[in-house]
Amino acid sequence: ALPVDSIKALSDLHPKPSNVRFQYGTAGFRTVANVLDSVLFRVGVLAGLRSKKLDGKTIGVMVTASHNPEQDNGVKLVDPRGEMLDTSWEIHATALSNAQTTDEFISELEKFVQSFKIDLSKPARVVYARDTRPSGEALVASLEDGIKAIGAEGRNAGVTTTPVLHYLVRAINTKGTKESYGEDSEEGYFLKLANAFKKLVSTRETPSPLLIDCANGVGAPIAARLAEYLGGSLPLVLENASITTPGALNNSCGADYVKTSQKLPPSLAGRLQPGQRGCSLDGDADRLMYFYLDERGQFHMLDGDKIAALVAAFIVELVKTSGLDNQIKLGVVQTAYANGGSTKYLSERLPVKCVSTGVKHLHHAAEHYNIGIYFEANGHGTVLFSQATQDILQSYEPSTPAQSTALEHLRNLNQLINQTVGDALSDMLLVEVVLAHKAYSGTEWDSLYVDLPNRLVKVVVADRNQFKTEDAERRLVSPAGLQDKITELVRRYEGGRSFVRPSGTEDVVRVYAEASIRAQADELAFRVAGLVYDECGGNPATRPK
Ligand code: G16
Repeated sequence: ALPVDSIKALSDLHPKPSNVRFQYGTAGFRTVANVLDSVLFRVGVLAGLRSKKLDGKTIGVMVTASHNPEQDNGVKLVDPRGEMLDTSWEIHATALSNAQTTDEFISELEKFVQSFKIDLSKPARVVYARDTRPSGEALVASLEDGIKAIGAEGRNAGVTTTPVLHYLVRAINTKGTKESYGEDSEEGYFLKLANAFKKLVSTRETPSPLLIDCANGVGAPIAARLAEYLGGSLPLVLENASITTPGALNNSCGADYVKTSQKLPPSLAGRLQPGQRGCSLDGDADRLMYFYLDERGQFHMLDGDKIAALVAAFIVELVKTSGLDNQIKLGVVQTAYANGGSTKYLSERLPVKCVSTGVKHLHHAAEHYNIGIYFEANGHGTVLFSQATQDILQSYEPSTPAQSTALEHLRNLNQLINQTVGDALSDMLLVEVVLAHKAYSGTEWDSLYVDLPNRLVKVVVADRNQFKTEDAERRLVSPAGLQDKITELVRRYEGGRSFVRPSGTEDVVRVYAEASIRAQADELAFRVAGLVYDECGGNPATRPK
């Protein structure tokens, strides 16, 4: 039976605020940190139940609000193979988080245990970590109460990145099996990445220093440790590494700032030299944006789409050179935010699929290929090698030296690239490998294809849940009639494309637009935002200008 007494006693210490409704969204629960105490407690209980349901396999819990402002926080669950929580559990997570009283919470739990036939006598194990947010420590304590209440065994992985936590979950659950993913420690993670990287660049010249904008977040200490393992193989310069300065996290820096404002973070002015490669992480180091300044000092952004193009072309070439192109089929997964220029470039080389925003959607779609490459334009992504592909790479016998080299590179890429989730640091090493092999500068990489000018804006509305989409979020079905107005407007812009969707991580509606000319893309975005606002307006002070 449920340990009702222990749950009751501890749950009473973490009451749910009465005026808040929680939702397990794109990346778990995410909102202002000071209302999240009860959510963290209940997630602890839920993680324990998930582990019991999966026969004692270790479940991961990451406390982070990633790209959101510092005052926000959040929590996401990680399944045993290191992927996001099975989507069928999301609505139950939402229901449990919204039970108003302890008694209601317990009765929801009882219903849940019964309908999922959870054997409560099974063991339960949970590994958890947090980012550097000041609210994190107290929230972790609430989570620990939840883990204790359900009688699960907890392992605290401390302050680390989201991708390290995903790595740990997979490493713990595969330990001692033939699918062993690596040592289940942060050190195991660094060793795995650094060893693979060094092998991949062993015949190349040492690259010039790469500047990393750490968003003043957890990427800073983790990148610093990675640098030690990389030794001289990749010189790194860490910027925006102030993890204890109040208000600094993601503030005018980091991957989301770069992608949305399409500008160099002001703090990097004078730090990034023309021609030098720079990149930005986000608050939990699962997103990556590259950039450089040309000789005129002009900023150029290399986003997730550019990363996908660079990496896909490289892997396609390796598979072909290795002689495995009949056995290994590649594919790319993008979202509606993918720049039209990138979709065209990629479609000419391999199959491309469009899915809804959110790593979980991209990840699952990518699993359908032998090698599935997925990147969101915002810099979140990775490359998945199916088990069958890994087996082929292990057993294949190359017949020429060129085939043998390409095969070795593919094997090492499989070690270098995080197989569980998008990982800014692993992706950064991947990009550096390709640039080294191709002898590309930022300019050459950038010229693979030309981005269509685009603009992303946010609109604050009274209720973002009114917004419903279809066709991988490319069309609105609700509010009724709004899509027709958008379609009519888009028609007037050359190369115009625009869509509207509710954010799953912030309380806003997002509007994306692209067009052949910069001014037109901007205008289209703001006019569509105007339509959204007129239909469902929020606070007039936030009306898009
Ligand atoms: C999360 C998700 C991403 C998604 C992003 C924005 O990223 O993991 O897949 O693209 O939110 O989502 P939305 O537009 O729904 O707010 P992160 O880095 O914030 O965890």
